[in-house]
Amino acid sequence: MKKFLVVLLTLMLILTLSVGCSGSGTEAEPASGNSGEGGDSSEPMTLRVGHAGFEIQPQHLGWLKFEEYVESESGGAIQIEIFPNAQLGNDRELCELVQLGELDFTSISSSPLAPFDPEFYVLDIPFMFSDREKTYEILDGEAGQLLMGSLENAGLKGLGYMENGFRQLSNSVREIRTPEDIAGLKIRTMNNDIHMKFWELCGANPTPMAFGELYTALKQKVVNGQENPYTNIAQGKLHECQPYISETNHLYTPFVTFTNLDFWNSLTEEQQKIIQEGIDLAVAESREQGEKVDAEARELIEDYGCEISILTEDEIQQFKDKMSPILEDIGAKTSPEIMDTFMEATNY
Ligand code: TK8
Repeated sequence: MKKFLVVLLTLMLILTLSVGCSGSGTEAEPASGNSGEGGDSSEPMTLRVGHAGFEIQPQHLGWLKFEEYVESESGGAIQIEIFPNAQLGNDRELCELVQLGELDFTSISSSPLAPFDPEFYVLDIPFMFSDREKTYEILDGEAGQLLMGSLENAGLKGLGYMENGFRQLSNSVREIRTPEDIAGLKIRTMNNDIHMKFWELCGANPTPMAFGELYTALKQKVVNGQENPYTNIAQGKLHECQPYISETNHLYTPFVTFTNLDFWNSLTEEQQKIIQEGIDLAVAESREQGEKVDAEARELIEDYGCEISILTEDEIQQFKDKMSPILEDIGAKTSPEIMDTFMEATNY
């Protein structure tokens, strides 16, 4: 009996130790807010941010502002660590990590977020946005906030829309001015079936892929076209193998910034306030830098020798004429309330 007890106690000890080890030994520290350590106020809470963009991208500049503000405003009680360049994963993986509570914050393009929360497909209506200021107004206003609130259905708490930029089409084969010019091109899209369908309707052969794989895929000619804001094209050096750029401005896909809903609810009101204020500053910074960084990127691409084609209204209309099937699809994926609010706000 004694022997049995000794074995049992030893087993229990081993079990306790191994659970303890796996908790603290994972290379990705669990989200501190979720780890139940909030009670000890002397221990700073370290919160991690992961994104798949570059360090000179407007969203990263925004996150730096967030870090500075939150750390100083909390008197050092909240520490922020930022992991850019997809170090923790691509857009889809980052979203999954936040859903699981293993990462505290991320900002991903609205399009790869749509498969997690289909209401976000509303932002995938091509040519819905044209003017930056007006776009910010809509996103920060009723329409954008209604959309943001829907993230709770995916276990997420939306915090703000950082700048990514208006998207342009680039390719290595020929100048593109109309959908006919696109026929047969292999175009990389974000992980979003509406995007795939749109390019398919234009006669292309779309392939979804993470941004981190895009440069190599273009170099190895797995795909010969893609679409992204100038900033991402330049920072990703995509222009080096994409001599033709069409200034389509077909989409504005903001970097949606969010955290885990349970984690958010576990924070004190004071902590929530500091974080939301930090995010508001980050959004403002990313937008302030956005236009400038975008213009600089455009110049760099042009100086490199790429041909930038400005499309006429008639040419843009030819793209719009292809769109009715995807409008129907988006209508089926989103709620009438969100669709109508956006349609009204954008005068679409
Ligand atoms: C980076 C990506 C990227 C996006 C894309 O996180 O994948 O084309 O525009 O900026 O989200």
